[in-house]
Amino acid sequence: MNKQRQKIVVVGLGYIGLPTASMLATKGHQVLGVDVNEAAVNTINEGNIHIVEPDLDILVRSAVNSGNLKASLTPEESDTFILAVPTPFMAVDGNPKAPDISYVEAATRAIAPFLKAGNLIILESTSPVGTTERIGAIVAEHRPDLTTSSQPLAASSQIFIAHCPERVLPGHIIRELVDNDRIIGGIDKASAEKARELYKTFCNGNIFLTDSRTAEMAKLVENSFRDVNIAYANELSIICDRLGINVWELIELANKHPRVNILQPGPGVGGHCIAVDPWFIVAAAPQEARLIRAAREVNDHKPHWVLNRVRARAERFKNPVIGCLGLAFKANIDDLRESPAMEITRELIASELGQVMACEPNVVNGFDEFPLYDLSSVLKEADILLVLVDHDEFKEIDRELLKEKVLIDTRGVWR
Ligand code: SAJ
Repeated sequence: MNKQRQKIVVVGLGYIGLPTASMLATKGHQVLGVDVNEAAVNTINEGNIHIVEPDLDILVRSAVNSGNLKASLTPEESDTFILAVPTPFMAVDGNPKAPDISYVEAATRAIAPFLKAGNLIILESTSPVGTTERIGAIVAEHRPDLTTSSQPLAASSQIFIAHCPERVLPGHIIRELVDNDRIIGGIDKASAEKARELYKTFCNGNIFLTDSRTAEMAKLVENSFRDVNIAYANELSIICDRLGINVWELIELANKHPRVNILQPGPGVGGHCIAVDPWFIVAAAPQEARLIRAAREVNDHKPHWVLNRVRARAERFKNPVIGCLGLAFKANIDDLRESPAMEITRELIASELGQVMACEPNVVNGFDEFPLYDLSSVLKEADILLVLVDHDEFKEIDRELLKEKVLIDTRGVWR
């Protein structure tokens, strides 16, 4: 039995909330997962999962079977509340990419009636600078009987608030949840320290404490760093195409230098994180964030460049069958959010350039936007094969089956 066993409410049972809730439950905490999606709540209570992530099914089943994880549509009283809800962007005053923290605000309002003195609220969602303080303001508005300051006089009515940005990589969430270092930023020192006690119960990585604004910015900066580096690779791929150089070989060779580590080009940058978070920095400092904005623009342009390549290669056919291999935003997952592969496939269908046969081995049901085909029929029928995602299934394709076909490999799987 865990000595610091707590009652924990986790709001948002998606790619971050569900693994975190399950991990805490398997460490002996009593966890209530809350989500607005009734189907997801029922699926989890049966010990199953509604998303694809390696080993998550085993973790959730063991958490539910232990009796420590339950899912519900509504929160209840607890020691700690963890918010893991989406933070997308929205159009505001001419800025199409302004941060939307309305889900964080709604989640805070939903837990407000259940808060008690001594409770801890942890924001895990990637958030624009100032969001953790905004949680404090909403609590103050809805619960004037509680205080968020750490003044000794307020001790009997105090609640604690911290930001602990999630840093796990989809596809490796379970391992990274345990092994990654964490940053915890409190609205005060006591909040950060209280959050550290909880994370210590399942996190083997180092835990670094700071203030909430620095923690918020650290998360944005990490994803922006990756975006800038992917933009460099994507720009190189376009330059190399013009110069007739194999970009994959070029990068492999350049990376032999001890201080060079170029990332891989692709059809663009997808997912809810890297394609979104840099815009939160741009929205906060539009004049200053020049390189960060340019990287976003380079990466957002890449799908259009790929489409132009397909158009050029399709010219010699009358009504080509175009096989789109992969729709997810990256390898071996089912996540279609902000996926450049989806954007390209949708455009190809709309363009009526030929007949599009899309294949996504990880999306099994619930997808009805356009028909999906199994890999063997796509390999049989397609005149043009367009690799959009480096799923393992595509790497293993017998090269004999690719002969006679026009190949456009945006991921270098058949380099
Ligand atoms: N990509 C490339 N080339 C590369 C690497 C990635 O084109 O060399 C593309 C991928 O195909 C994908 C996109 O970039 O479309 C993002 O994929 P990713 O694997 O780089 O990152 P995410 O979005 O799955 O997860 C990121 C991670 N952040 C960093 O690595 C700095 C993860 O640690 C974060 O927790 C996550 O964002 C998040 O939730 O913010």
